[in-house]
Amino acid sequence: MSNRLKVTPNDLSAFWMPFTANRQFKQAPRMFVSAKDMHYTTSDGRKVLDGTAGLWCVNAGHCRPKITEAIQHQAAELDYAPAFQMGHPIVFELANRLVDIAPKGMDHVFFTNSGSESVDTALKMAIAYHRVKGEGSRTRLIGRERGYHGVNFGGISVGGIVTNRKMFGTLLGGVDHMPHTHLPEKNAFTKGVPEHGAELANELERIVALHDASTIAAVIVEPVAGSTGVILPPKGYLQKLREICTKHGILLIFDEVITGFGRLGAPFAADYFGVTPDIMTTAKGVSNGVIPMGAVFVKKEIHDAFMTGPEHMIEFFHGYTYSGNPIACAAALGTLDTYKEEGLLTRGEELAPYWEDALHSLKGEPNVIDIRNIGLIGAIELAPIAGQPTKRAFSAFVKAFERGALIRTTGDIIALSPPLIITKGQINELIDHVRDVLRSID
Ligand code: PXG
Ligand code: PLP
Repeated sequence: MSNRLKVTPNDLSAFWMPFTANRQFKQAPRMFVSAKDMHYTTSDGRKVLDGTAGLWCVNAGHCRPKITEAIQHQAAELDYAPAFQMGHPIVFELANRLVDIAPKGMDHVFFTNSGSESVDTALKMAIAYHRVKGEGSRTRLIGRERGYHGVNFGGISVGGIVTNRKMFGTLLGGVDHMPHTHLPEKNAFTKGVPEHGAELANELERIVALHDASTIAAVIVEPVAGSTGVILPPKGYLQKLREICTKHGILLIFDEVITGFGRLGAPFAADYFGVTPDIMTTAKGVSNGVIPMGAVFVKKEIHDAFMTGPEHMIEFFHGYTYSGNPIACAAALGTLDTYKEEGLLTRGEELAPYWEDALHSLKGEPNVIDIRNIGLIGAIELAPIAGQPTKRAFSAFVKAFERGALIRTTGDIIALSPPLIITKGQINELIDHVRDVLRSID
């Protein structure tokens, strides 16, 4: 490793950091300089256990050889090919490989560079699909309170996280929101999917009755809401949404940016819950977070509806300079090879019971008011300090980092989502860190 990487830059001001308390960070920077498998190394030479797979993306662990080699080879062979009106072989290979592991019926893939772009792509596809079918009045989009669908204008419009919306004007028009499904008074400390709340899906019927189905293009939900602090779908809830959408000709979009690629112990949440959407947005795990990439999966009927008109005409006026970038495709192929060789897309299923028991052993620790889990996702909700929301969880985050574990917090919730290669010993280690931290903070 070069010396340059080991030192802390002495001027941190030029870089405006995303979703970061910039002033706090720059007073006491936390820097990673290298990573391998389950661990990072900090700029002061400490090992830190990755309890969050980066930002829910490094599902195969860090610096995996197949991925590194694939990127190195591709960078020297074909660095870039224009994404519009030109192709290159591995983008087609990757699309086929992805369709092979996708839920049955999701036969086509559109490439993007992030979850936010996948979401905005899916929303545009949904509106355009109805229009090409002669139902141009279907333009409304329905999201959900507390939903996270990235940070672009479409995504924050259907999203339901107030801090991500309130600064940014009027957003998209014609959007409505279903209620979230977080019911702590009934479901606190449930292991896995909660019993209560499936009836909240019926709120979609109320929204349809208000606007009329003929004005609604799509409903978008995270099958398991991640970013907002891990909110699980009550038993039967997603099935109900599916039924209501089908009944009214509304497209159902699952935002699987976090749940895709093995996080729940099945390749996708659609497989886990046995509910197939019409469009599925993904990113993160598709390329193990190593090179930016996103992929939107669509059903054949949707894709085929666009394939009309003169053959020399562009069918869908949408795409990014870097859609299907060759190096991103190589990273994704190396990622899929790694997932396959190590059985990672289903490994979470074997580990989930152990993970669940380890997490729920934190019940009774100071300030813990709820624990939620599914697949290899966990959330520990803390009582906020009176008058100082988010402070307790943030202290836990900083303390954990100092002790040697990377955790993630949102509000006063600790979210855990380790790489899918984690061992039982490392699960114990992670949970022990969290336990010690909870006992040591105010
Ligand atoms: N949809 C969902 C469901 C997501 O979770 C996005 C879209 C946007 O993806 P991009 O690649 O544009 O960031 C996400 C991203 C966290 C955290 O700690 C979650 C995300 C990103 C960063 C942090 O909860 N989710
Ligand atoms: N802005 C300008 C001026 C551009 O020319 C382009 C693409 O050509 C974009 C934005 C969009 O960039 P991207 O395709 O990387 O999303």
